Amino acid sequence: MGYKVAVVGATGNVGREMLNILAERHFPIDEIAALASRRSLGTEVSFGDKTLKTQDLATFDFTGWDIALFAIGSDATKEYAPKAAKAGCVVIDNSSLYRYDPDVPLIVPECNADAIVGYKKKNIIANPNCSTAQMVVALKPLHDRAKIKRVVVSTYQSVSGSGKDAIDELWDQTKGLYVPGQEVAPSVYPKQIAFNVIPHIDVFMEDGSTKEEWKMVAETKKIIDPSIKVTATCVRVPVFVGHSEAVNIEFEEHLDEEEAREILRTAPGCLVVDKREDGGYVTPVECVGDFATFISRIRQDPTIDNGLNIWVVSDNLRKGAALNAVQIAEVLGNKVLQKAEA
Ligand code: 11C
Repeated sequence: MGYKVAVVGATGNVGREMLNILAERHFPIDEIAALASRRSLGTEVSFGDKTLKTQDLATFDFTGWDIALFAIGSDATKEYAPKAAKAGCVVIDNSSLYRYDPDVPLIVPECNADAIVGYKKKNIIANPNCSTAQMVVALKPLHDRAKIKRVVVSTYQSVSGSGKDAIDELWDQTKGLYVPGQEVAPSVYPKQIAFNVIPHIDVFMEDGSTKEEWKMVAETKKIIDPSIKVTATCVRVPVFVGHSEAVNIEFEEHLDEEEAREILRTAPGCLVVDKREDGGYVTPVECVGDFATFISRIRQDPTIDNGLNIWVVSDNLRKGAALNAVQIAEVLGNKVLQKAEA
């Protein structure tokens, strides 16, 4: 016996990846529904070797469905997630709407799978922001060993984090720069993204940080430990898929780089590629389509007591979104619903 699973936002980048990953990981499914807004109705999407026709989210009845993976914007989530949850379907939500709600667990299975039981209050589980997800997978095992005091992170985030239009903008703008008269003006982004970097992701906050930076602070605290101080600078770079992060960590206790490397080598979800030679590290193009969070450039920071630097790269559409959501569904199936071996 398996589960009845709905993917909401099935025609988007993340929704399509959710369907791919459910099939790739053989999630035990009795029935699958691909839901979309009326605008995308009838669009076909792949699920393993099957093709699914999208159904109308607005009229879909979630009664009798076990799990809904939501990958739509916060406004639409606000309308439909409570409907699904009220109908008895557990919502795993990829938007930021419920992440900071104390009655909704924010889960990265490698870090805080046990917190999932908190879903019962609202029948909703939140999936973190992509830049947080990959960072906490690397931080948690190090925190367990030497207790992290403070993290300074700079991100290099791919355009797929902003959706399909942003991927098109990078592609068209790059081509346009070579053809006089076909230059493409910035539209998704406030400045040119082709051959450029933009130190601005999401809206500005009152203190001068951006919402993306604020999310990394708030979500790391909720997922790992509220005592960890985080300061972030989030930057968009002209990469299609794969977010990268330079992370500086200050611990309570000394942690030798060799021991850190060994801890990360065996930590769930982590894959260490760290040779001190040309190409002995991972770059975003190599992580596309992979499940792992890759860690390279592990080295002591000699400028502070108990400091370490690491480089963290992952597929933002997978660990940063769709994979993490499916992993949450697996934990939910195994620990709570127990209808099948998820
Ligand atoms: C980006 N991290 O790369 C964002 C995308 O809160 O789920 C995901 C936004 C979110 O632009």
